[in-house]
Amino acid sequence: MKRRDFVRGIGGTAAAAMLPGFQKVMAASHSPRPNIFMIFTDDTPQKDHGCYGNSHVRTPNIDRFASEGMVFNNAYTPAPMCGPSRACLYTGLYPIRNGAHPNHASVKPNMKSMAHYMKAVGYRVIILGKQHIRPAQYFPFEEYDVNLGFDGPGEDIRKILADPGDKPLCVMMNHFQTHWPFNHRGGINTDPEQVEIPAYLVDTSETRTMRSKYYSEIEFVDRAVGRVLDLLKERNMEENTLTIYASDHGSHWPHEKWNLYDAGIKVPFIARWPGKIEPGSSTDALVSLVDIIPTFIDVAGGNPERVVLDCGGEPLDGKSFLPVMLGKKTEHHDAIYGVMTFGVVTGYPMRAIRTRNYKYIWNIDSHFTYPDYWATNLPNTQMEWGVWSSWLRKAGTNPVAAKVVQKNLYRPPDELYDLRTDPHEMNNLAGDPSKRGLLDEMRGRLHVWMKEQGDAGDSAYHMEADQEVKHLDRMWCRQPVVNVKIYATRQLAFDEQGTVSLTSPLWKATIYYTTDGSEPNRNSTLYENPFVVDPPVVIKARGYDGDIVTPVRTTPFREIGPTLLYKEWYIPKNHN
Ligand SMILES: [Ca+2]
Repeated sequence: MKRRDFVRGIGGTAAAAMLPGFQKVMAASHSPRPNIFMIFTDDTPQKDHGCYGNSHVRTPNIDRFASEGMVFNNAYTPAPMCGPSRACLYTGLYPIRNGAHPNHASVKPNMKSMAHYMKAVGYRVIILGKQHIRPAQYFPFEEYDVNLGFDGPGEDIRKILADPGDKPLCVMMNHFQTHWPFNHRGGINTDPEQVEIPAYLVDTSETRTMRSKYYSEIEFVDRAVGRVLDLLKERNMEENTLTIYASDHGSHWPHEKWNLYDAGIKVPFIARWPGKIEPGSSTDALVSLVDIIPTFIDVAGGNPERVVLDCGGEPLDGKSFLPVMLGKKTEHHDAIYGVMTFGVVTGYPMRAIRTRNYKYIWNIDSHFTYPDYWATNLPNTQMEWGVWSSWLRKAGTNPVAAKVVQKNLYRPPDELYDLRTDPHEMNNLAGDPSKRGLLDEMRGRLHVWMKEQGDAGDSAYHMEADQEVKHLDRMWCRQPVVNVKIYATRQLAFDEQGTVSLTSPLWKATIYYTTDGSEPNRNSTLYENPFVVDPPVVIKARGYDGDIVTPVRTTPFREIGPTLLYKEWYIPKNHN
């Protein structure tokens, strides 16, 4: 990059800071550019903090910090998994564009990141603790304390702050908690009777015991955050510093991490900047972790678009919310987006759009049972399975518990929620005729955004189409056909009728079906919405997408079964 272009890109003050001999002068001036210090925890959802209204969990240090800065009530991660969330944070791009959309994946070649951009505006860019980004060459941070102490700031940051050098600092302080397993609690033992059980969990003694360990973990990380804040105070790093507390996504519970419900994607975000941000303030503006890069560049005095262009980066998906922090604006985005793809560990592909009031989720692989980690009885999931088993036992006699289990495992293609009245997203409005217009609008906006992102919305099956051995097929018994799901019309009662839903892994495949035993073709009944049938009946369906035609799916439906008052007539393919 030519220096002239660079100077134009980052503006006079910032560019002057790069000139030889200027930095020491600037450091001694009355208005040096601020340090940026972001404390980032792992798997800590917004709702589980005292300052966000949870009266059961104890977070006195974070609550005190909140009283000194601005609390963001509507901050979101684009992806509910460690690696993808962080890739969005550091690149300023949503998951499909930066490439790291499956967990533990690499970003696309030649991606530019926070380290490039903040160095370009004259900062020393440091990462401590958890990284979970790859490959390392595209994230050229100064790396320290990669095994960051669980209970405090660690020795490396003490040394850095004792002798920070001439440049302003941009520091990511990434804690490893409150990530599963909940076993770093520092001797804190929360009473199982004193925890909150949200509506999407089943209240059993096993849940409460696990929940109490999780709450202890939150209190433990709160103490660690308190020690970091104490260190900043000791080092006189409060005044001219934008200090942020945030987390990457929801916790390791059903309906949270690996999900696009708010419990999975709504994150804490608190910003303190004495003299700039009003203490004790809050905002409802919709912001996303993809906004962090442009916001940081803006805080540093750079022009985000020019800096990104001059560094050779892709145009950012986010935009600076500095005006919100400074109290000059109350709105930011009118919608944010969530992406969950297939991949390592668990979960299946989903996309979501979230406006101020509503959420629409598209379950791309809804024709498969949701592969929840907790419901998987494997050698490495026995702690989760112990809790889940208690849910299944309770579901046998308790309709509320049965509904929670069923909702988690069997998801319709469309989910629509009104977050004002239903913050836990338990009451799906997608089938409500009065919400049809809203559903179409939200779905339309999501599809437009996906096209802009270059997101084909592939099912997990498609993503593996070129692989000789379809690992996920083997694990979850996936099939590239039209899939038929039948459930009791009244879902929590024995019923003589069933509601049939037809889906296909082929994006936008058109499905035709028959119920009279004849072979389906393009002249058969077009599938548009779930429909009701009386057993016994044979449903035959076939999907069409351009030249692609699926095999005929034949599903005999004889009765509604007693298992959780629900029966899925999906017959797994034999892979042996
Ligand atoms: Ca995480």
